[in-house]
Amino acid sequence: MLKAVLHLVFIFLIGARGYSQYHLLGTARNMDNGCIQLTPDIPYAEGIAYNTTKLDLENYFEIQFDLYLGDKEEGADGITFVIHNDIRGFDAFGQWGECMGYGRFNPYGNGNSIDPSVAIEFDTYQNVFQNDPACDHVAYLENGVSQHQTFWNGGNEAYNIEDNYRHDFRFRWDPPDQRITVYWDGEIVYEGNRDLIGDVFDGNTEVIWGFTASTGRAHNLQYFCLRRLVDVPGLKTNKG
Ligand SMILES: [Ca+2]
Ligand SMILES: [Ca+2]
Repeated sequence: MLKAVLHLVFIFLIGARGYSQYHLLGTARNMDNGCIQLTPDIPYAEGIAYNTTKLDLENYFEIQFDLYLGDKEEGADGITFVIHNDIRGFDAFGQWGECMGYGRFNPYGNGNSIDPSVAIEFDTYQNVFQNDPACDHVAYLENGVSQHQTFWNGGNEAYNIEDNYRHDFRFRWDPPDQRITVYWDGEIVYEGNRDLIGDVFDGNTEVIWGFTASTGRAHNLQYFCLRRLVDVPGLKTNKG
């Protein structure tokens, strides 16, 4: 019994800290389930949540969250995980709709976007201008450009992540090898070597990190949760 009570207190403390840990923009809100909503299930919404503690790229880190992308297979637009050093700091944002609160509509122009930055997008809506495939997909992005040449869909042309489940996301940065590794539902979906400090962040080692999301004409509820609060074995038991 005591153990159960202590466990509840622990969850409450972590949950309370989790709430105060994020700087929320747009439609981002704390949810009753301890998660953080990025967008409600309405058109033309944009929400961003930045953790108030910066990351130091000179150190190894691994970040693990559950992401929920909605329950309508034809919804939109998706979530990005972002690390950035934009001059606007904790108030940095990109465009709505296909840009997911991160990027800019025109990859060749200087429109508003989060820059300099690195992001992983979990894209649930096809936008031909951004070179999206017809299916949902994961892609690596840089410096506020939403357009991408490669993507991951698990080799499934009907891949769908708006399935009313929480998905396990993990991002790892390994400084000695300058290596980024991204896991999605336990599988490696992106691996790459990049001198983030030297080539992306102009020698700066401290970066802001968080999640961005938006909707357009199509929409879905989209949110994220600290993984250790969920801690349910078996991914498909995490129905959200
Ligand atoms: Ca979909
Ligand atoms: Ca898209």
